[in-house]
Amino acid sequence: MVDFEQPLNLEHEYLLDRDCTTLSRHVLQQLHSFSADAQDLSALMSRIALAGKLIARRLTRAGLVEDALGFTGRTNVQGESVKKMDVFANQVFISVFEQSGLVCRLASEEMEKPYYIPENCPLGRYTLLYDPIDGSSNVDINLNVGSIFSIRRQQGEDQDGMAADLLRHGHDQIAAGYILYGPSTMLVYSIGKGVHAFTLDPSLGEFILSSENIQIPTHGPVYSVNEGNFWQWSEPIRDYIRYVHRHEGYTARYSGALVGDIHRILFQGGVFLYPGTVKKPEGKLRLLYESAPLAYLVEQAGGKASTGTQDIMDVIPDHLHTRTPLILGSREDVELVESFIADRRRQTEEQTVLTSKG
Ligand code: AFP
Repeated sequence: MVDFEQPLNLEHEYLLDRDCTTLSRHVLQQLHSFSADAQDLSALMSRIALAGKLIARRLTRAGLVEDALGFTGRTNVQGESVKKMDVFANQVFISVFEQSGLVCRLASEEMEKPYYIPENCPLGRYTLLYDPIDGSSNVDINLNVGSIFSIRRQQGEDQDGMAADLLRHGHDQIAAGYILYGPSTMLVYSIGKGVHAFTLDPSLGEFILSSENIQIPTHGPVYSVNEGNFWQWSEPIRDYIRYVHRHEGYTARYSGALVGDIHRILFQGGVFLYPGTVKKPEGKLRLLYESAPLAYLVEQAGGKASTGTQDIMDVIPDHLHTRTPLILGSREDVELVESFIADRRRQTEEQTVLTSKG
């Protein structure tokens, strides 16, 4: 006769408790509350997790599915050729929030203007900002890609639909994170109470807590940058790369997908750089969909995120698709890059003064 009074042994108890720590439960635990706001944020994160599962399912079978890979022949608002997976993933994020009463507006790297879900407006006070497929150049060759997301509370009624209230600094974000589609699918997020990672357990179809309160090392051996752009960079950035080339203990890693490179740095330390170039001083990466969400996460993990001269979280965009140079990762490594920029700037100023004194 089974004795149900008999408690589970510790290991079984731990495994059961771990397997029950789903994302929606973890959000409520973090907020120590079952209030309406807490339930909303928990439900919102569950919908993002559902989007991740649907995209992961398509990616894992992409080579077997008609029309999953390749280009659409269209160009997006960024001037980039659009992949079929970009379109699929973008639509998935919209679909998971339909009939939710949570998100009234979705702003995506793939869409010129925000998308409104009428049945959720004006009740849904949250706006989701997202990059549906980060690293789409990796999709057709089966290398890691990601989705990046950020949540902001809508300010005002946005009557003209231009979403001007989104043109604010990164401190307005109430949650941010990414989904990494790699050997396993992982979701890493923060609601301002540390950074936590979940791994998708395909047998359960659930994201289960796998690392809690992740702290980024203050320094790491990795520098992650596309050195193919070396001659387009300003001198201080070249100086930094010459420095890491000449000093022991540094190693280059660059996956072509920001999410993959940041995930490595979050656990092993180091620095990711996508600097501006002489032609494009604003760089390539989009502030609202890439730089600000990852800056929120990295700062929550004790790291730093900078344009080189300003914290990414303080940058105010002048339009929805504003780009910024991005240097983020371990605090010491980001500060080292910033010091090269500050040194050059000081030298230039001293030179100008000397020249003017003649
Ligand atoms: P795609 O999504 O167009 O592949 O761009 C990916 C990305 O935004 C970011 O994930 C990478 O770090 C960076 O661009 C790669 O850019 P380069 O190909 O110029 O190095």
